[in-house]
Amino acid sequence: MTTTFVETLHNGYGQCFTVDELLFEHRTEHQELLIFRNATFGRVMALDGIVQTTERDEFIYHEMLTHLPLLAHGGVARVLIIGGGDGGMLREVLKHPTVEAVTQVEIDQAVIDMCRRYLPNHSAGAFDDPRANVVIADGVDFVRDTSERYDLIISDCTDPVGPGEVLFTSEFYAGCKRCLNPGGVFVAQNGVAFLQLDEVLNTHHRLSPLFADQSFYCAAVPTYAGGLMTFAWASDDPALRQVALDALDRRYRASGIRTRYYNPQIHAGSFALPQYILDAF
Ligand code: AG3
Repeated sequence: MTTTFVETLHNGYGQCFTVDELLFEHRTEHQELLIFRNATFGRVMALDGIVQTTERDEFIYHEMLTHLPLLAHGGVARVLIIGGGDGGMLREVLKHPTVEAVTQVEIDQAVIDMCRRYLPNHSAGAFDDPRANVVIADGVDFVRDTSERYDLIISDCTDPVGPGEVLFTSEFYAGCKRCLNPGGVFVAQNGVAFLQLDEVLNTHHRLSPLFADQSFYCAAVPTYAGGLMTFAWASDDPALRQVALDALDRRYRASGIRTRYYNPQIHAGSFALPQYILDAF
């Protein structure tokens, strides 16, 4: 018998999927991990009842949190990924020839292991790349204590409920700032603006005191239901958010990267924010 998965993220509203094949269901040390196959979206991974990634639309999210900051910066050698246990972010970061080393800090080993098994196209071998180094730890502790420095930090976290909550605190953001090289960039998934506007405002108020330039950029990711997904952006160099289209075009072509969502026009346009967000700041 086919069962139905109903997402429990929003109050009184949720997307649902048929579970056409149950692949894995287990309470890990940290959270409830579910992986199933759906006829429309392919394999779907959920944590604590919230959809994290699907085979069909993951490229939009992962490309926007990697190629956009990497090409805006232009010379990223060292990257820190917080979360991202499915490996999709690592896969995209490692496509860049400038990248020399990536540290990924994931709290839950089981997410990495089960996604390698049941969502192999997400990491696509990235965990075996000699430039990749995985650390199983809490991201907040890592950015507070490490002596390493990075050109780009990507927070690929869950929503601010459960283990992901600490990754939206001032303490975490201050740790990230501490670990960035001069000219470095911090980006983070920041929820669906229309339904989670408080998250956008909280992040804005917590990041702004720490960085000279703070904003958001957007993309619609179908399985993050409710409209535009926001991505937080923070750096000390306002010019990085306004790189000219022809420069982005040159860097994009020089990188040799093939994308399915990202392109320089999308990049430039994605910083345009709906008025209801600007008015809320
Ligand atoms: N992490 C972000 C999931 C956010 C879903 N939230 C939502 N719909 N508001 C995804 C991990 C993919 N690597």
